Amino acid sequence: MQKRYFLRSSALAVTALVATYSIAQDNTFKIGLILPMTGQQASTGRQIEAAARLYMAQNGDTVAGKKIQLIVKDDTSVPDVTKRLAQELVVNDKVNVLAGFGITPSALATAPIATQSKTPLVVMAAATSSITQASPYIVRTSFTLPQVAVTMADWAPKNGIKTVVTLVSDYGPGLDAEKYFKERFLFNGGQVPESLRVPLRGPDFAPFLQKVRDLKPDALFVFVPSGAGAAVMKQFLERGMDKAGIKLIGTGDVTDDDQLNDMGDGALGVVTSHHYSTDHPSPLNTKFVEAFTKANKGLRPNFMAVGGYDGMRVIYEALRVSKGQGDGDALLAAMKGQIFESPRGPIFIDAQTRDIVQNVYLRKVERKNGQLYNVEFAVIKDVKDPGKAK
Ligand code: VNL
Repeated sequence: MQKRYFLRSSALAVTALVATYSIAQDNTFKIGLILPMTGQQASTGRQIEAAARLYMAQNGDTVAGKKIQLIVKDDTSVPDVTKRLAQELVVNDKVNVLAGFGITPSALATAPIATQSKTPLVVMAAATSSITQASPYIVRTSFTLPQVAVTMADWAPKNGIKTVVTLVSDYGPGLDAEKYFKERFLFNGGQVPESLRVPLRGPDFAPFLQKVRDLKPDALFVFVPSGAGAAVMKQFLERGMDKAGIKLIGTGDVTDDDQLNDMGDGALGVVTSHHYSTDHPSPLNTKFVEAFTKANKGLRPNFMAVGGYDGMRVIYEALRVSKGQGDGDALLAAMKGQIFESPRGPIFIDAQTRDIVQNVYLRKVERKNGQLYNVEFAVIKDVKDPGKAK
């Protein structure tokens, strides 16, 4: 038993050596981009793939003498599928980097593969604080829920909101949003009479909203993943929650730019905290939005797109700085500490945590030139993930 195990592991070591050798010989640099292209999170996959392709179109497909190849795989946001696809990409395709990851369970399921194969894994979407601690090879270009939730918990009590019911999707990012919002809001003197959790898959918000109506707090704080916001908004308005004097607040996932324009006037005035708005007023963002919209039949880039775009920047720059080495450790070292201007504003990959440090904005839904936007009205600069402090 012992011996057979040993033989098998030395065979694996030989395979690994051969793999390293063939990478060194090969002039391509492969990025395995695993995304939900179908199913409930399909909009996240569509946004990130489009952003990655835009980045390549704008920056060329050759870096430090290597030809970049993007291999896109659809994990349908089922974690077992994500993991299997990652394994195949590492073993068969010999990718240099894994990237994408639409939801937290997909990122967590794949973390051990990054560690074992020493492959950098760039999280472009998933946003539970603990993800970067699941492997030393994980780097994140999206955001964390604690980062944006505490910002809302500081703003709300200064703006007449004293009681809040929280409503979150019942998994990693939702639990982070609930915990960090609530802790900070209570610390600031607010009250949270009830915390509600809805299932991630096929949620029915109706019974939860009814409960909120009965409790009649000053506001309802919501986190649902990208793509689910329109359903929440529709039911919130249908139940006349706004007319009953209950405000809707949340992280910017709920007023997602991918869906916001179709939510109608009922969304006007909703205040959220987030790291990116299509409306962010910077020359770089204006250029980004124009190019993205043009390349994608009028589709607006949302916060997922910007996570994908910046993730590609991190990978390109790491390859350039490490002088074309496909080696995982060299790439990882060159990813840590990157600092640059993103369409969302200045960002920094903290070398210690491998997580993103960025501005968090307070935004209000307004109509501009006939379209609905999250219009930024305040900024908290250089916010680290509060989840790492503990
Ligand atoms: C997650 C977080 C997914 C925030 C999201 O949309 C989101 C996650 C798909 O960590 O699973 O908006």
